[in-house]
Amino acid sequence: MKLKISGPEVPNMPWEDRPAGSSDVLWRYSQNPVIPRDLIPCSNSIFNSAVVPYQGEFRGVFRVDNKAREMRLHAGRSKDAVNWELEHEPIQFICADQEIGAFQYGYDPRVVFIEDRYYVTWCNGYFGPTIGVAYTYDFEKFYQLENAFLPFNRNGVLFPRKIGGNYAMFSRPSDNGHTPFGDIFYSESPDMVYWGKHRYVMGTTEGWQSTKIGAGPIPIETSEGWLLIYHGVLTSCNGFVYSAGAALLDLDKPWKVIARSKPYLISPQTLYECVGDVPNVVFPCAALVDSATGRLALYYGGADTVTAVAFGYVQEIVQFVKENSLV
Ligand code: BMA
Repeated sequence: MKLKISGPEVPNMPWEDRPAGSSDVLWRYSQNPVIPRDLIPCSNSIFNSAVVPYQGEFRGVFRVDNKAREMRLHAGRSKDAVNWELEHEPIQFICADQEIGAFQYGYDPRVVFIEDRYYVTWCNGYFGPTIGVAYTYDFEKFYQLENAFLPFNRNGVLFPRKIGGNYAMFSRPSDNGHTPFGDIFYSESPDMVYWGKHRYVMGTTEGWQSTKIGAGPIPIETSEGWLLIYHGVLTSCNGFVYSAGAALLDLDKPWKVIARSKPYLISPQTLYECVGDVPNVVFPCAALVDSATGRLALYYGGADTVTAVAFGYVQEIVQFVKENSLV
């Protein structure tokens, strides 16, 4: 039966066919990295960033670590999702409560369209890392809401629609440092302010996902379940190695894992993934998907330094996860 993919058609998204002779489920864009570390004057590095289709063009929220090594979020625009223009100044969130709006640091944003607006979640500094939440209609004004959780938490990733009448989010409870553990949890909220109904989704296993895991791009709704691309970390003699794989989750109860890939889909192998401020990191935060063709463009940070793209087909990733499942 043909896989049905929910979501918009995005015929103008970036695309390159699988290279001749390759059998990889994901293949890298030949012009990677798409965003160099020095795209704007203040940037030390631009990585782990989120992009979405917007009125026939593309918009995004980008992690910019500046030359003072402060972690900031910048808005960006593009006609083709390859050539990006980033604001030179960070986003100034509009927040009704200065207790919450006093920005300490922000990193690893995700962006999703729900109902009538774009929501942004990110790792937000509030006496330690937690999940910041904001919304925008135009990528010019951003309105910040309450933090979703208590510290310490990272990798807050919203679902693109309500589940059982509530907004839904993945997160990854952590510690205040370079957390050596981490499982993915699911929570719901009636109003984007109060979060509860917490459920355990999945934890570490073996190999590339043996130290910690965290949700990546916004989950993709298919007729076989939610396709979640997530990162996994292995601890080597030389430190953490960040790869990415995928899981298929129940549509109505997304904390139920249907299948989960034993091999990774992508791991740090190219120069821009292996060499940079933090070597050996592939960290996906967004995916553009054309629901008509199943084409997927995965946006990921390389070595905590640059932003890169890999291509694949949603239907092939789903098949790969089912055929190579741990569960
Ligand atoms: C994680 C996050 C990511 C980063 C990764 C590798 O804890 O801070 O932003 O890409 O470490 O340094």
